[in-house]
Amino acid sequence: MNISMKTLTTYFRKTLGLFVLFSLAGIQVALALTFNSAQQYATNPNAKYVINSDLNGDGTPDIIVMNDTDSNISVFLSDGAGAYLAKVDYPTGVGAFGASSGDFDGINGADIAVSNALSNTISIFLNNGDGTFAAKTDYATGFKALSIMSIDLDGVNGIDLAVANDSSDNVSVFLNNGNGTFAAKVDYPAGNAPRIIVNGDFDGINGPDLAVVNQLSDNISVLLNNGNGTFAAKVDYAAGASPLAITSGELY
Ligand SMILES: [Ca+2]
Ligand SMILES: [Ca+2]
Ligand SMILES: [Ca+2]
Ligand SMILES: [Ca+2]
Repeated sequence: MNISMKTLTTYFRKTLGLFVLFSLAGIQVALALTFNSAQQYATNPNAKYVINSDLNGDGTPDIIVMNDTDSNISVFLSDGAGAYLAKVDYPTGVGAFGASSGDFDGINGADIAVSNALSNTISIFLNNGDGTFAAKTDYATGFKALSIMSIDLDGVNGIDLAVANDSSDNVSVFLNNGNGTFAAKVDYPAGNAPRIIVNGDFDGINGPDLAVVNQLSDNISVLLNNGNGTFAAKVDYAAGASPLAITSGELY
């Protein structure tokens, strides 16, 4: 979600405690919820994208903001009482753009993977167990890594990663060694300027498959899993002009 903001605003539903994130310039997501309070938290000046994940294990989502021009992420931890602590920044590679969270090493709760569009890397932050993070470990991607997602692609060794490389027109897959370190990337060609990557078991066999939206070739590419975290050559499907976003789910 592009939130283009200088301040992060969270809204809480009275009973559910569900939160959503909005731009200060205007609500970009319409939900049929009523909100009874708003809290604002200072971000870095060029905060751009945001995800949530429970990082400190209290059952409440914490907030991770990507600051691409600052080349860092800001982590806002829940305080256990419905509010958030002041952010803690962690340096990333250059141009932190996308992020995904999952328990990559199988201990100490949810970890964070960040795609760095200008250093052509991903940065892995392993959780110390309390929502603070060890220094990053970087892995090389293709050119201009924009979007990153995490899911177990090979059925062993925990959660793996896949990245859409906008300028090298391909997808990089990183298989987990089982301890939160990752094997070197394996690249698969996509269309022209893949910007966003998603997963779904599109063929009903062999586990999660991958799909990317290609902005400059006006199509999407689907990569079917061979069942072991390697992927068959892409199959393209035409989209409208200059598609920018993609999502997956059961449509009927
Ligand atoms: Ca939390
Ligand atoms: Ca972990
Ligand atoms: Ca795996
Ligand atoms: Ca599949």
